Amino acid sequence: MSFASVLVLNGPNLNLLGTREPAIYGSETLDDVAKLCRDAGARLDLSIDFCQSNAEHQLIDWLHAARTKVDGIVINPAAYTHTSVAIADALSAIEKPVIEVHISNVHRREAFRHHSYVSAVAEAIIVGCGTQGYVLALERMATILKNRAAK
Ligand code: CA2
Repeated sequence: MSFASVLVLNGPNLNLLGTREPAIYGSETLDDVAKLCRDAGARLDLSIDFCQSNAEHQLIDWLHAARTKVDGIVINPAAYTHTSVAIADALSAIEKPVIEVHISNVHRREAFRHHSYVSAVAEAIIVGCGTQGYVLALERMATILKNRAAK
């Protein structure tokens, strides 16, 4: 039994990871990222629920279900980062710590990637660390949840 559970949520097109654009996103697949997260979860005593969808409503439904099921959320909203007030509202409504992850350094890319609706509701943001960003996010989440439990 883990001390806490974390939902790792991935947005549109991240199912294509490892198949195209290796210069931006690297060569690992989303299955590789899921394994990285599960290994980090085992080391950090976190239970990990790892999901991806191309549909905004599916991501929002999973976030609503997470309200009563998980202690924290790590999210790479992909392109919805830059467009979705609805995902930002859902994250805000569930009142759990959120860490936003981007594999690439969005600030070194096109201007439309520089704004995130999610950042305003995130405790922390990790960009440009490749898929290691997910592991860093889980490490930080474990610290946040341990600190909360100690209060
Ligand atoms: O850097 C990130 O993690 C992003 O969230 C990835 C999104 C992009 O829209 C954000 O601006 C930054 C894109 C995910 C699509 O990933 C692909 C990977 C390989 C091939 C095609 C798409």
